Order: sequence, then structure tokens, then C-alpha cells
Amino acid sequence: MDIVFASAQEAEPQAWIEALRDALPGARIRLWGDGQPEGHADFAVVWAPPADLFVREPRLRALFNLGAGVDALLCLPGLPDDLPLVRLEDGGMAVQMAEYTLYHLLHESRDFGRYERQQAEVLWRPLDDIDRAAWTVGVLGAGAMGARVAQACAALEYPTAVWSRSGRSVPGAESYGGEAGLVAFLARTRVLVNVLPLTDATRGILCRRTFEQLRPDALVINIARGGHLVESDLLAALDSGRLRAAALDVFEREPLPPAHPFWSDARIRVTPHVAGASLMDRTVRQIADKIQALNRGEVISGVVDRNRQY
Ligand code: OXD
Repeated sequence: MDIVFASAQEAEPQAWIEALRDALPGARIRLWGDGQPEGHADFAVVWAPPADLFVREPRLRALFNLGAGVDALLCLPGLPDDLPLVRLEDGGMAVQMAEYTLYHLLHESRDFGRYERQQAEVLWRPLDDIDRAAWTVGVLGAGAMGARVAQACAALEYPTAVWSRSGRSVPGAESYGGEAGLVAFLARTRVLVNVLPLTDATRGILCRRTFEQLRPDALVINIARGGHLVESDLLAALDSGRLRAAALDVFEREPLPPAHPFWSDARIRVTPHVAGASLMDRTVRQIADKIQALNRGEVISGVVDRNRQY
């Protein structure tokens, strides 16, 4: 069995190669472009792979993504129609996304920013107690990530809901589904957390129309893809006071260009696409298990439905 690893953004590809070799003894695992003979790979493990992957590796049986979002893979030139794409299912990301969300939710709901300013002024002044009922959390997306985020917020007794196209339910959270459900979901939400896959249907979902339907003084947290957000609408909603703040981990252009207005906007917290990193051990174990299952002729989970785009 021949496996090629291709991730342009991976600083230490050799560590991944070693981990894959440990998990799949007997397989030939090589780094893309390492000068070894090409054209024999059965499987590719990738993140942002090179454009000529499918020309140089025409015998692939499946393509494993090192992340949950496959929007970039679906745009790859020459992607064969019948090649199974397999997304990462969790891989340690969900708990990190829950942490990320809680950090920003708590910062706003407990007014920790005010306490930071008060400390700078050497000011001992307790603020009003938190009114949890006023901090309704709404999570867009009810898959593994959305469920974990919602359950973390619900565990701290924030009234929490999830929305998905199908209306999938998540224990501990109210569930909403479809277009009609979205209206009711937004109307009850003050803290909007986006973990949706980026598809034709969800591109631009974080827009003026959405912001206008939220409860006043809302917080938006985007940990999915930059393509979900209409950046100018976010700035306008912050200017008008419709939104109080935003926490953004993902951007249309990454790295976020140095001159981008988000960097210097005190209402926006920027992080460099780190809300949910794929952890090497768990990721490699999951991919290795699936490769072994495919070799046994079994059906695996996480295969992308090309029509749904995730
Ligand atoms: C992912 C990501 O898709 O990290 O998993 O963005």
C-alpha cells in the first residue's frame, strides 16, 4: 500500500510521516515532492494539496483531508468525480472549539474586559451580577463540532440552541432546522457561533440580514470559514451598535493582510485560524483506521457527499 502526504502548510511534515508509518506498519508512506517514484499512491493525506496532485497520482482510491472543512478540496482542479473525499471527524477539534467559544462568551457575559480596564485604573468596583437568561447562545451547525460547542455552553447554564439544515437535535440544546427554523433561531440568539461547513448554501450567511435578526447587543463568533462572513456587513453592524463585538478565527484571505481593518478594531478579536487544530495523534489514528477499514472492503464514515458539499 502506497500513501502520499501532501500539506503545504505543515511546518513539520516529517513528524506526520513518522506517525503514519507507526500507525500503518508495512505501508509505503512518502512526502509529496521528495523525489521518490510517483504515480503509485493508493491514498493521499492532504491539507491544501498541490494543483497537479491528480495528474501525478492518478491511481488514488481515496483522499483524506487533514481538517473537517473540505470546501478548498472541492475546488481543486482535476478532482476526479468519483474519488471519495474523507473529512476529518473531530480529530480533537471539537473540544478546542468549545474552549474558544467559552472564552469569548465568558469575556463578554462576565464583562472581563471592563475589569481589565478597571485594574489598569486601580479601581475596585464590582459590576452587576450576570443575567444568564440574557446571554442566549445560538450555534449554527449541529454536527460533532456544533454539538460539542453547544453542550459546553449549556453546561454553564447559558440558554443554548443549535440550528442545522436538517434540524438535528443535540441533547441539552433547543434544536431548530430549515429556513423557517432559522428565523426563530436568530430571533432568540444573542451570541451567534458559526461552525457550519462552507457550501454554496452557507456562503455569506453571516450578513446584514442575519445580524438584524439577532437579539440586540449581539456577539458573533466565527470559527468555520471566512467565506461565511460578509466583512463589510460586520463592520456596519458594529458601527450601528447592532453587534457589540466579534471574535474571528477565519478569514476570506489568510493570513489576514496586515492593512486589514479588523486588526486594529477594538471590537474585533482576531486569531490566526487556531480555534480547532487537528491533533496529530488523534488525526493519524482516525485516518489509519479508515484506511485499514477500506482495505478490508468496509464502509467508512466521513465520506463527503458531493451534492451537499460536506
Ligand atoms: C478544518 C480547519 O477544516 O481547521 O478542520 O479549518
